[in-house]
Amino acid sequence: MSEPLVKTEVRGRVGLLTLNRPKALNALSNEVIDELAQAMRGFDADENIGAMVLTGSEKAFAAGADIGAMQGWTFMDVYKKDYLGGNWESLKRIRKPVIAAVSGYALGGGCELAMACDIIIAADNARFGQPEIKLGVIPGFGGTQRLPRAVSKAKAMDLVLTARMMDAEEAERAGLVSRVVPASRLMEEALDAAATIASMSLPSVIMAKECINQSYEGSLSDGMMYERRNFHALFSTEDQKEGMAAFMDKRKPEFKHR
Ligand code: CO8
Repeated sequence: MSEPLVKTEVRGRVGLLTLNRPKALNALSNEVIDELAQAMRGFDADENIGAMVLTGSEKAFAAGADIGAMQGWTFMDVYKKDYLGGNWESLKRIRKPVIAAVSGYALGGGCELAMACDIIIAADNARFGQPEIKLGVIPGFGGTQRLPRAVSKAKAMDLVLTARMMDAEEAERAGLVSRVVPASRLMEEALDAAATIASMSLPSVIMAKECINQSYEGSLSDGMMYERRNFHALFSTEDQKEGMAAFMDKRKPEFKHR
């Protein structure tokens, strides 16, 4: 049997996904994304999983979409098949939090895939960039949309138009990544963060993720109302009662819905 393009592993309540095309620096072919989407949907549906970590190899999280595969495509090929729709698009419907643990290159579609996750934790050797312009194209999976929201219009323009890479320190300063850690501690740190999230009450985790994502979509007043309604809804859960009782009793909460 051939090696999977995405390896999966369960660590406690965390689902670990590892892109597995190291020789091509994890270039993201449609086949890789199909396997990734399927694996993520599996973890999303699994009651024993509360959060996920997506990672690549030490040298590359992913060096972008598969240039060899794309090279000969015409407009009609990509338009008719809606390239970057389908399983690509479906990643944003994953409800449980996904942490991207990025070591090495996260370029083009690789940077966009990391941005499609909920948190990016970077190793100190990580390098982010949107070099598509050097190939005569532009980013196609959020590089012109998520990147400016994350790092400002000026820096997004700089990265997308010049194709330069930024290192982990600059990415953290710009707000793209939440933490930078020594490369040797990347997986431990990402898995710990995911385990912490997975220990919380799942309804509040999902609602918090949805509310933060909502802040990217609409107006502040709509977002405030969306947040308030979700906050209200959580008072219908046993876990709200348990979480607050545990605080008052000075003990750890035993959440029922995880
Ligand atoms: N596609 C296909 N193969 C790749 C890719 C890629 N994106 N990146 C690297 N490879 C392959 C190389 O061809 C090489 O294969 P081989 O050994 O058979 O010759 C192998 O991986 C190792 O690569 P290098 O020898 O080039 O390794 P270096 O250490 O010299 O360089 C770099 C590393 C700087 C990362 C270099 O490989 C590079 O510049 N790669 C391309 C980066 C790039 O341009 N990415 C953007 C791609 S376009 C894109 O992502 C469009 C986005 C649209 C949305 C997609 C949503 C996911």
